[in-house]
Amino acid sequence: MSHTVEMNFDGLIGNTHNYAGLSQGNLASTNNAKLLSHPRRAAKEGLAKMYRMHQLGLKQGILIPQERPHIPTLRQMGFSGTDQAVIEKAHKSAPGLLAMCYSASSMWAANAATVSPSSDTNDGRVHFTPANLKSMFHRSIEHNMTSNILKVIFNNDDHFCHHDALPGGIHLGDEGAANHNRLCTEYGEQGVELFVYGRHDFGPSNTASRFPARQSLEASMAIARKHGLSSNKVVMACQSSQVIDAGGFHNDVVSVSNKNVLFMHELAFADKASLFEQVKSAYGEQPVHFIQVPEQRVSLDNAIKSYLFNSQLVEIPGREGMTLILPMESQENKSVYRYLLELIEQDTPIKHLEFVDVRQSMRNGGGPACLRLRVVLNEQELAQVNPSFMVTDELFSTLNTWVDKHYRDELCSDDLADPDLLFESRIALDELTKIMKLGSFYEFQQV
Ligand code: SUG
Repeated sequence: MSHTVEMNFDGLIGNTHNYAGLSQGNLASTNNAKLLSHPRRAAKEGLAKMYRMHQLGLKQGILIPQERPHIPTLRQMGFSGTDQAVIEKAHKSAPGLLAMCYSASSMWAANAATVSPSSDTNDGRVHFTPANLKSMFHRSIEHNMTSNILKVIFNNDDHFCHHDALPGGIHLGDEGAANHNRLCTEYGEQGVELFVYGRHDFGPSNTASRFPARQSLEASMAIARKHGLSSNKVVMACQSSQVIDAGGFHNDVVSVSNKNVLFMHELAFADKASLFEQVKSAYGEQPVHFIQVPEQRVSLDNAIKSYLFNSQLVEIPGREGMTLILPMESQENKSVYRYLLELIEQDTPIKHLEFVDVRQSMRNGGGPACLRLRVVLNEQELAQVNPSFMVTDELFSTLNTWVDKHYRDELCSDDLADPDLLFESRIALDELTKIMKLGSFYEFQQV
């Protein structure tokens, strides 16, 4: 069997990174609304995380930012005239809408798509479904471009299959890999795909929650069918409404998996016993490690504030045991850090901790795991990945210089009315397409 790896593709943070308070139920986004943002620092933090993974010997890829502000969406909403006039008019009469069209939210690559490795699918190809992200308007305008980016990176029909985002009006909300875990013995062997949903669209009515449940069961089921997964290797589990109400808007805020380990808060799922039962029976002979953090040790509140579970659980070449890549905030939170130090001494596969600084993203509710999309690839598939999107020493340094040249140090909500920001974004993205050897890629380059 050829060697198979799990690659992470991180979203490169765009130059319009700002705090607009757009995501109800995401406490960081709401609490930090209108805070001054630091786009240059944000992008450099993201790049430094990618580079750290690369230095540790992991294969690391990159997803490029989307065109923001998204003038085509504003035009669809009835704003007309020159691009500057569109911005001015939107700022006057619909500043909330303008902020949505300015969001750099595509940085959170865990919401880009759901990906099933070739060893899980019935046609032996890697399947991608971009997430429709329809619960939040600013995110619902991402999927067309996400799909174009994925098609450019994974451009080979023999190995990769790209689906359209799911349709569905108010139904079939899909948030991608943020609600999707995979358990396996080796990456290249058939795994159990664990889809986590927050609501039924067409079934029994949901219990009323304080915040919206973003992922629908029916959406997850549609993706499992489209990806050609074996039904005996798929588990659907419901998020606990307690978690959603505490600000756990995606499952990756309260759990993370790698190989045969599911690291989770004890309150993460609505019916834990049934989940464990189903995973064990789908998984087969070998043991699965369910590592549960008790509420008494780390409260849900602390888990969500520190983003302890929004970590990446990885195997670093040459290191025995798994490593958690965590946000600094989980080192700064006393009870979380105390728990982590004990965890690595216990008899579980998790043995190392690494802390990364992604504070600018964290203030919008996006930790290390939100920033990355996992893609399991065997050697043949890896050889087909567009090399421009693989992080190397050279790409890291080129992109750092590009960020220094084009990104503002600070951005506040009034700056979104500044037409210069639109032109700065376009100049930056135009140069980026050259760095990535993409030709005319963005919509503004094609008019
Ligand atoms: O969808 N925040 C994102 C954070 C996504 C985190 N992703 C994962 N958990 N995988 C969201 O809520 C806030 C934007 C603002 O308020 O400006 C935002 O979109």
